[in-house]
Amino acid sequence: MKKISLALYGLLSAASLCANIEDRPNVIIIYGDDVGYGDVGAYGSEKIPTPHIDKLAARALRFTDGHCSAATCSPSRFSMLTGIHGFRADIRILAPNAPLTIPVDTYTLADLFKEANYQTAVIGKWHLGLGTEKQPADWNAEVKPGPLEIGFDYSFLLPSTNDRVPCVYLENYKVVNYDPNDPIFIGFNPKEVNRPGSTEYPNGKTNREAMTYYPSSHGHNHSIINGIGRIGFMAGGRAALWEDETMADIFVEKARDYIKTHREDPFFLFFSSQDIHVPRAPHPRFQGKTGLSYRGDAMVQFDWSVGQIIQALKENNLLENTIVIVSSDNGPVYDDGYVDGCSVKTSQADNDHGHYAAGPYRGGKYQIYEGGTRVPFIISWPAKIRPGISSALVNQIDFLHSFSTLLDRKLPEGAAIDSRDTLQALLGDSTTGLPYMIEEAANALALRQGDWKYIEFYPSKYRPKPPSPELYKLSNDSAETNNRINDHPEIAESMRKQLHDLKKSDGLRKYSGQD
Ligand code: NG6
Ligand code: CA
Repeated sequence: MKKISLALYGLLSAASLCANIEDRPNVIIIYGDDVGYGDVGAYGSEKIPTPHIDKLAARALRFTDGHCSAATCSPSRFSMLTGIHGFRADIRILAPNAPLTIPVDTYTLADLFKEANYQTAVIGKWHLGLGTEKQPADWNAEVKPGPLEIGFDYSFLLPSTNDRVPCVYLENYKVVNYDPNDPIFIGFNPKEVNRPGSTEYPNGKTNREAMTYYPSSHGHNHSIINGIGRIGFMAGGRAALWEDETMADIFVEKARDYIKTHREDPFFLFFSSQDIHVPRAPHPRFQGKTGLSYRGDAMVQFDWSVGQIIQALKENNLLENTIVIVSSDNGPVYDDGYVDGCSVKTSQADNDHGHYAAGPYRGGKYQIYEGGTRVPFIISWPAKIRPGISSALVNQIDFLHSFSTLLDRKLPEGAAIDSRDTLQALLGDSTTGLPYMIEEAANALALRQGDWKYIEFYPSKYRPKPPSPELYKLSNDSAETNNRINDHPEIAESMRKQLHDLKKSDGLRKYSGQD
């Protein structure tokens, strides 16, 4: 009798353990930087081999209308982590020493996982600011507030972007390999960083010959570090400087360690690659792999990183019950200021040696057209998600609400106001995505609804007189070639009104009755 009940108990507890584990899968968001829809084999790229992502995609759900919330980095990341649209807080691309843009009392994706007893970490590019307005980050002391104040238990960061100073890694609060005899100063003005005793770096305006890796222009010519011009000035920290060509290796090593160390806990890992943002400096083992420019080779490196993370999950027996999301923070850009072999000089041009980085879509990074936010969007969860392709309209801003449903947790009052529950679509249990969605770009907003997309442009310093609104019928013109605004003024007017209502509303959640 005792034996039987023990066996029964064993079975029951194994079953409840399984249920528990399935309730709390590990979650890894692998975030590419400026990776376009057409940069991935599974999305049609023929010139860049991405075997690891393709293999993952073949066993996952691959979205063809999946979006980041904005066509640039900081607002997309802000929205993914907070479930709030960037335009509400006027989030723009952040300067090198910008303060933390997410107020520490804002509820974040990391908070959600932490509340559900997950371990949480961010490894890689941050670009959400550090320090405060009043007390800017002091790189010679504890750098905070930052990720640890908004829900992450561990962070290993490229603090801003790889084309911005400071060119050092930050582990939790500390600069890695910090040398107190070579204090670090960061600023937009060379005078701010001109401190006696700290290493001086050549100035890109006056010492162009120091750009030995490759030359750069427009703004990427302040401090030259590792032979590459950067945005912003830096002094000091020579021993702490990162090596550009080993950055992917370092992040992968940290992620592999993290996965191994936390194999017993449920964990949420935000793996935020610097690839394929400029300055592209892939490891020499990837250079020349594509016959395109360094842009293509950096994409091969990104694919390798994805493969390494999958490998680490397999080694630790975690692949089955880990949700792996592979996506990007905005659409593609080609040259963007560095002479790195790209055949085109602006984000307006649409191919690099015959490679179409935005796939069939118009525009790319910075722009309001589909190429700006429609990005690779793959979700793998072997234990639950059946492989397939979904055309449901989905957006990263909705992760927060959707994961709260998955984890059976209620969002706090007033949190994640623009995040809607799209869990069924994200798991492939429904083919219905969002009924409407806002897309953001610098000085433009668009509303997607059904067949249509309405775009509104706003004045800026560079374009005081913005273009008139545009209207596209995406269902038969997904490349946005034919502006139909004059044919359908009534549709444009109703969408204009709805966009304005949404902007003024208390968030898309409340507006759509999901509060
Ligand atoms: C722009 C930079 C660009 C890139 C971008 C941010 C210039 C001329 N251009 O201002 O190189 O750094 O900011 O990219 O400075 S993002 O992916 O992080 O949004
Ligand atoms: Ca980016």
